[in-house]
Order: sequence, then C-alpha cells, then structure tokens
Amino acid sequence: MTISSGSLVFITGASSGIGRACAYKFAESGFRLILAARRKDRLETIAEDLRKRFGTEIFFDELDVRDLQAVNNFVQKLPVKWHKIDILINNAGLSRGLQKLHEGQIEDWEEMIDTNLKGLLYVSRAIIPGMVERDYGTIINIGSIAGHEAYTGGNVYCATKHAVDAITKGLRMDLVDSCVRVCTIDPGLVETEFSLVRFHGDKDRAKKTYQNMSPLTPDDIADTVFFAATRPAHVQIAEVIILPTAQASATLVHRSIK
Ligand code: NDP
Ligand code: 8X3
Repeated sequence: MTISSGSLVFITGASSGIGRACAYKFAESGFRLILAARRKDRLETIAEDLRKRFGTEIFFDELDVRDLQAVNNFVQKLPVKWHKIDILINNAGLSRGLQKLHEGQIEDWEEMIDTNLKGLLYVSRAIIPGMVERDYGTIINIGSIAGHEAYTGGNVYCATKHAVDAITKGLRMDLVDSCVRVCTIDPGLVETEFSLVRFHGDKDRAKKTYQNMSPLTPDDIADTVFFAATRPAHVQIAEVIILPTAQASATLVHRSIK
C-alpha cells in the first residue's frame, strides 16, 4: 500500500504556523484531515477555507495535547470513518523564554516539557497502535535544530527537542519489524508565531529573531513533510535538518539584509 490522495492525516498544532501550512499542503493534494489544537475558532476558519478551496473532508476539534485524558478521548471518540489514520504529524509545540537556566521560570519549563515531550508521547501512544495493527502508517515528528545543538538560554527547549530526536530514533527501532515509518523534520528559523509565544507576546522581540535575514516559511516545512510522507512504501526518510540559507547552525545566522 502507498500513501495517496484520500489518505488520512492527523495534524496536532494545526491552528498556526507549520501545522496550518501542512494542513493546506495535504488538503490541496486531496488528503483527508484531522486537525487538532487548543484554538478551535482558528481550526474552524481553516476548515471552512479548505472545504471551500479544495473540497477537503475535515474533522477538527479542540485538543490540549498536555491532557492525557483529553488526548485519549479525542482519539476514541473519532467517528468510524476517521479511525484509520495513515499519517501522524506530531507538530504541536512551543518554546517559552530564553533565560539562563538558573534564572528560568519553572512554569515555562513545565509547559515546554508537557507539550513538546509528554504531549507528543500521549498522542503517539493513542494513534500508533492502530497503525501497527494495520501494519501501515507514517509518523512525522517536528523536531528542531535545537534537537541537535544547544544554545544559550535554550536549555529546556533544546532538551525537549533532543528528547524528540531520541524518541524518534527509539520508535523507529521499535517499529522496524512493521511497515510503519518514523521520520523527524528538524527546522532552523521558521517565521511563525513561535517567537511571539516564546517571548510571551512581545512582538518587537519576536520580530528581531528574523531580522535582516530570510527565514524559512511554514510552507517550506510543509513541502518537506509532504515529501517525506509521500515516498514509496519501502522508503523511510529518517531525518531532515532544514535551515535557511543564512543559517549554518543553531547559533550562526548571517544577517546581511538591510
Ligand atoms: P506556532 O506557534 O505558529 O504554532 C504552534 C502550534 O502548536 C499552534 O497551532 C498551537 O495551537 C499548537 N500548540 C501549542 N501548545 C499546544 C497544546 N498544548 N496542545 C495542542 N496544540 C498546541 O509555531 P510553529 O508552527 O513554529 O511550531 C510548530 C512546531 O515547530 C513546534 O513543535 C516547534 O517547536 C517546531 N519548530 C519551530 C521552529 C520555528 O523556528 N518556528 C523551528 C523548529 C521547530 P494552539 O495554541 O491553538 O493550541
Ligand atoms: C526552533 C528553532 O533555533 O529557535 O526550534 O530553537 S530555534
């Protein structure tokens, strides 16, 4: 079996940025979508637009991936036609703060660990058994360059993304005797609401992250996710690190645009 138009994609964190761009990318190629995030009003707007533009079949609902019970209810209560999830995009995630560890806010740490790490685990635990039973599926985790390198003030965020990297590798081993594929797409700077969230709504500070350089766009990441998801069944894209041309590492960014 190969992934094709009509296949079913589950996207967490679909209300913004990379998750939203993935929804558009898969929708325009005829995939069916399950969209989840906390901001249901946003999902509703996206769903309306996708139905109008592409006639996409969409199931969406509010979900906080930090809530284990809510994750299990969400998956258990999916109507029958939405049961056979072919592609899981574990995208919901965030950073909070950029303080040195000894000055960091404990609530920020909890939020990052609960979302990026435990949330990804909860969703994976709920959906992967169905894939294993059907012996078919693709899991795409959105990691980060921060999962390969640490940077000043990135301490706990980097730790969560290093954990995503380890989970992805471990999961690939766990599933090696199945036809389920496991992939991580690890971007550098992508201009989304990510920095606005990191800096607790400070727009000026958020803007500076992408100043005088051309960051990646959410569509760049969606293209890469789509590529990985639509390879022939015997091909497993294990890991992609994708950076803006002006970024060489987590900490080396060339800001030449005036
Ligand atoms: P955005 O802030 O634009 O989007 C984050 C998405 O995650 C939103 O849809 C948000 O939805 C959702 N989300 C956050 N917390 C939860 C939660 N508890 N439950 C459910 N959904 C949640 O940022 P990005 O698109 O940039 O981020 C997407 C992923 O990409 C993250 O995992 C991030 O770490 C990763 N990444 C981002 C990079 C960048 O530079 N932007 C680079 C590398 C990786 P809502 O608030 O409605 O719940
Ligand atoms: C997001 C990219 O460099 O801000 O994961 O950590 S970075």
